[in-house]
Amino acid sequence: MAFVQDPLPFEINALEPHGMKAETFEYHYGKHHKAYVDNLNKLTEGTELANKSLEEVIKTSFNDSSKAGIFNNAAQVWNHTFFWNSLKPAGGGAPTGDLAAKIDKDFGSFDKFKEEFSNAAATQFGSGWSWLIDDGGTLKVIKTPNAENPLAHGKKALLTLDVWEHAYYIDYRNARPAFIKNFLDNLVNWDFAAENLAKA
Ligand code: MN3
Repeated sequence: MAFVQDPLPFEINALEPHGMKAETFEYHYGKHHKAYVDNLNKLTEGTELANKSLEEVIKTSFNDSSKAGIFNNAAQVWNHTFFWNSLKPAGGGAPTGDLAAKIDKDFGSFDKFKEEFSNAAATQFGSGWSWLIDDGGTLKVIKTPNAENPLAHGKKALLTLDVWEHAYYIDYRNARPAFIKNFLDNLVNWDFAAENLAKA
């Protein structure tokens, strides 16, 4: 069974009024993300990994140098689907309920969380990701290089921002901090993060 690319959870032009053009998704979803899916299928075709779940492929190929290409493509398939779900039209603002309470407890305040998340996203040198994770009951911000993700480390991801240059070059050129600020102000899908927190 081949790995498939999940549909975008919004129309391709839905984020245009909120700082991300349809053209960004034509490339980022239509070309970059699709290529990871196609490469993963080529690399796993006819092997035992072709019948495993995407999550299992990521976990079994992480830190196995003979499967580096499989890990990179599998993790990038997962990371991008997770990223699309971390966005929504007219998102942003502040979380509510249990998630808001946990952010206050573990970061001191929502503003401190935003500062830590922005800092992680801005200081990831080169390509990578910034994440909000649940690390055994404590919320933390981490950054990962290239395709690496919390799942590979056995941690639960709540939210992510792609800080590869291809994620923001069409909308923001080289201005990564403006892309990060727009994500937090106008795009974060806190409902998705809260659903992830509630999962066992
Ligand atoms: Mn990307």
